[in-house]
Amino acid sequence: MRISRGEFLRLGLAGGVMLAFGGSACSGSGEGSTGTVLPSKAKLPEPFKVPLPVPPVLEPVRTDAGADYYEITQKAGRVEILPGLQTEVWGYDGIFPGPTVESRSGRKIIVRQRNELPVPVSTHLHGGRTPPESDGYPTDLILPKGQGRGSSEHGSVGEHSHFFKDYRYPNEQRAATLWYHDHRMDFTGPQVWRGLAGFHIIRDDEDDALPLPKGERDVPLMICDRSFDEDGSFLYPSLDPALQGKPGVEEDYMDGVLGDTILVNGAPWPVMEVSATKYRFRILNASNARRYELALEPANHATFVQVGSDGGLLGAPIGHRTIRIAQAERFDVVVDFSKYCVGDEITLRNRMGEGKTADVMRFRVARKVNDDSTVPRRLSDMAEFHGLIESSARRTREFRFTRVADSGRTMWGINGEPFDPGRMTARPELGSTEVWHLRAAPAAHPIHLHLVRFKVLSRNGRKPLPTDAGWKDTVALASGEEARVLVRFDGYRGRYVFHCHNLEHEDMMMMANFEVV
Ligand SMILES: [Cu+2]
Repeated sequence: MRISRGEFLRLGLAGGVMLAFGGSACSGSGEGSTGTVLPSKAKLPEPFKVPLPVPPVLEPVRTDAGADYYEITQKAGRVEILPGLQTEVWGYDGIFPGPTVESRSGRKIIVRQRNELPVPVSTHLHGGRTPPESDGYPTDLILPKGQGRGSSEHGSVGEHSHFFKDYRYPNEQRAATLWYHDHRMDFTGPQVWRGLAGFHIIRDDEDDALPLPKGERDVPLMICDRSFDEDGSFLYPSLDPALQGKPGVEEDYMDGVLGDTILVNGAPWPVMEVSATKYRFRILNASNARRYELALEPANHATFVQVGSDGGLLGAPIGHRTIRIAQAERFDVVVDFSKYCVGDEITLRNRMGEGKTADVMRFRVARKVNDDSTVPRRLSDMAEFHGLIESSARRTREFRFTRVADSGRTMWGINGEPFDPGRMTARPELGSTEVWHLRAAPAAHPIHLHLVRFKVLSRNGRKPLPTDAGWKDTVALASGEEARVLVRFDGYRGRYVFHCHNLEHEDMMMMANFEVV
């Protein structure tokens, strides 16, 4: 199915050494995105014309005393992203973003993922405390119909599944904004780019009991960048556009693919009508390589009031004038539009962007209505978080995220080694706590650990940033930065990965195994 790394090297994919930061990246400053802008050939629309879509919430196909059962079919669909043009997406249920899964803490769900795409897939629930067989390991593939051994068989066959796989999510974790996306070995970047990403929101009694904005005023916002060909199809610099053989991207893009069109919930620079009340936005950066620094203009003292991080509620709200969000990070924020007048337009800007990528979306205040929501000063007792202390760490591990030369070719690696599914890099014990010291150079790398959540202890030897607060599963490292994180290996024994969430870096081997023993 996938070619081996030896073949990958023989095919000569990685190209020469590229030390320059391309596109809009700011070389040397340590800030901004690492990657190269891929210019669209299609005419891009005027911003703030298209209404903000909100993905539909998926209904279970059945439910019993023990679990709720869902089915999702991964397939091609045609959607109008750019006005007047059709884009083929590869989506969960053929839509992009996929349907939102809403589940409850402590209530098991089983999601049957069917693969009707022409390529293998693997589905990872990002932020999920998931048993290893359901975690979406990169080589734990769902093969398409007609591929692999015994293609008439359905269901699990050894490591691979045919046509469908049942993912079991025990949801033994608190309320949080999670997302699910493709994780196929070597091809995650292009497959997510084509649309394989959706929200999974876990709710619980603690979060429900808070007087935060709810219902239509609790809105997921998936921000990502894309580029478009003349006919409206997604543009991506794959070496093999069929995604069957050669993995990787054209040499100019090995630092990361940056789109020139900003999508929110799949729509280009959309506009959302709001009432002059508070809203809760669950912001996800689902981009392959782009980072954002989000700001509201005009601000009218309506800063982002952060109430949650990757791993759910914070102990207390934190006000931010701007929010830097790296790939795969989530920020749950409350924005209070009562500070504006009816008719006002508030733009969500990206201070790391330039030209059109400096805009994200717009809010238009349409009406005044009563608002009984508030942001309480205390959100969660965070007893477990505060109980996690550095002195309990059994050991410290160091990981350097750098370019690596492998057989004379440049790719990405961890501690000098490109990913090898057969190599075990760390064996933490179940229930133990460790310090992981993560260093990134000479490019920005958002580092994600599967299964676990962690606390950021320090950044560059100093205290963490305000945006590092709360439980995290992804820590954003700018070029040249380092962070120490305190990780509790709770959940399940078994093999998982940790990796850079710049998807081109991930596909180019910036990933390693850990096994909880
Ligand atoms: Cu990276």
